[in-house]
Amino acid sequence: KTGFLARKIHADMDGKKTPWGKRGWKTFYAVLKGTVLYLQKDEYKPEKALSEEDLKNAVSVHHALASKATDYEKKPNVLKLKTADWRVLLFQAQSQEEMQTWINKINCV
Ligand code: I3P
Repeated sequence: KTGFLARKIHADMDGKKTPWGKRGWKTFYAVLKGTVLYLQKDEYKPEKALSEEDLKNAVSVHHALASKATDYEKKPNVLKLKTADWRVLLFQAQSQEEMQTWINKINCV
């Protein structure tokens, strides 16, 4: 599964609220491959290796839980991802259908 997702980091690895200045929305080209959600700056090009930044942004979705972010009302089509290491990430998909597909795919990993 691939597609554009806007990400907001809500909580860091210790489960604590991400500090001001690091809570903004940023759009990535997301690629779910195996148990890893790669968040790339640009659209995937098979011939191009992942940059260091792309690797830093990658999220393990192994034992993670995705659900509709029902408590987040500022934007539509937002899903919440709770990772096994207690991070909380919000992702805005481009449509309701896309959001549901991402949730299903992530939870099936
Ligand atoms: C954040 C940015 C986010 C905003 C967040 C701000 O500032 O403006 O868009 O979230 O509010 O802290 P920064 O880029 O300096 O981290 P929303 O879009 O959800 O309002 P928050 O701290 O209330 O989450």
